[in-house]
Amino acid sequence: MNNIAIIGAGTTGTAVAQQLSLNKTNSVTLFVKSKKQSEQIKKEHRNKEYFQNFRLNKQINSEYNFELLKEFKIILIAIPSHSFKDYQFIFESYIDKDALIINMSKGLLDQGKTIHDYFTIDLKFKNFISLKGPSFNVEVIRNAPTLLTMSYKNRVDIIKVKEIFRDTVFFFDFTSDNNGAEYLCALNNIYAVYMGNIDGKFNSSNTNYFILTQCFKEIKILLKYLKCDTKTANLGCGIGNLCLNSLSDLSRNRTLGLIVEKGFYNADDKTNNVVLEDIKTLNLLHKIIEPKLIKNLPILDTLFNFFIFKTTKTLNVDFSLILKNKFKTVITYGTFDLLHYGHLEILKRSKDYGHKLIVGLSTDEFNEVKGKTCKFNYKKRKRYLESLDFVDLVIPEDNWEQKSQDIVEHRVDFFVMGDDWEGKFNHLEDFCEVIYLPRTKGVSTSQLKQLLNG
Ligand code: C2G
Repeated sequence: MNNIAIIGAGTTGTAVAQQLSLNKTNSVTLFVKSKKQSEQIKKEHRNKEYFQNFRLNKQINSEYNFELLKEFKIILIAIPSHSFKDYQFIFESYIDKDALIINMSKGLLDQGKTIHDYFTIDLKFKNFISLKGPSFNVEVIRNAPTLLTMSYKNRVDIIKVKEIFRDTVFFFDFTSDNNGAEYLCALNNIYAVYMGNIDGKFNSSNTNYFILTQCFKEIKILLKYLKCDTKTANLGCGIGNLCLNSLSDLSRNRTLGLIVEKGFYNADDKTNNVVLEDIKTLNLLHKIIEPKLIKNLPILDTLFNFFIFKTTKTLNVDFSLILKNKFKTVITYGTFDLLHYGHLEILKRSKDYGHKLIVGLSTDEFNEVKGKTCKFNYKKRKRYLESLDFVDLVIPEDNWEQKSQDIVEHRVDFFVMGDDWEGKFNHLEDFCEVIYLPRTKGVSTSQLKQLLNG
């Protein structure tokens, strides 16, 4: 029998409890702070504050004595992330560190911390799974088939969670990019506000999907910037949740955008949790994202200007600006054998000139032309470079003459090389800016080769 404790009996906790109770190998207990609510669930099998006329399965139990959590090895978190501070004592005092934590709460914590980092790093829980996706609780409790992205730390936990959720309406896709899944939830919420504003302004499917495409593009750029996997955006917690939040009438974030468009938005309303959550997300993002990048994300920039800086009276829409690709592309070339910190320096500093870094990597054949013998062949050197998160693309360098064609083909804005090449590539100034950066002293591939050759 799976003894499952669900902390929080709001719409999420209640809907998930109902689903989990369909699986006969589960024993489900809803932990709530209110004795009255607990009695109502246990005795009347109802949770009237959230599902007025819905009768819950009789098997669902309820407790308001949180010390009893010590008896549970499976803990599902279903409380708003802004109330985590009120529960920290409970998390730390009554839950075994080996318990499996299944998180269904959303949102970023103070300083942009993710819920994953909070439980696994701060509170040192060993087994943590997050479930996020396009899911309205009112539809879950009515048995609508629902997709959630299961982001996991340890693969073994997947098996247990799939067993618990058997015979329910939940289906899963998977990622180990825990922070990516968490950031996506927060990003989807704020872009959904902009989508509500667009729908209120234009009431057009064409325009909705035009702007939704741009929202998705900006979200993927932000994911990469936040050192997450952009492929996570293709999962339920990404595109699925973005579309649900942006286009469904049930979405509170979309509704906030509509309110802004109708002129009913009140910045001082401290009772609206969606406003508080979304403004907190925008404030956190503003702290962790460079202004240069924000200026190149027109929709995010518009959200900041309205909600944070209050420099505009509404959420402006400039279609040409939204599509304008102000992203700069940088290219550099080299052999990059025995990758060392001199190489990392030039690559990192090259990337700082733009948003996309392309590396022209000398092939083995071209190295013969250059009179260089390498320790590692092209395939290995390419793998090293591609493992660097600030390298976006590696292309083969077969000859000296290809640079101008590469620059045109990849719409390069900056060509960057170490200053041992000073002046050698000035002819490329006809195509893009040419920049020579100081070589890093004290390290070179030839020195490393001598060391290796003893
Ligand atoms: N570099 C650096 N500091 C070091 C070593 C290298 O800044 N201590 C830079 C070089 O100036 C070059 C890049 O790292 O910009 C790659 O260096 P190599 O792998 O030695 O490549 P190289 O032989 O310079 O080939 O068409 C251009 C050539 O392919 C460049």
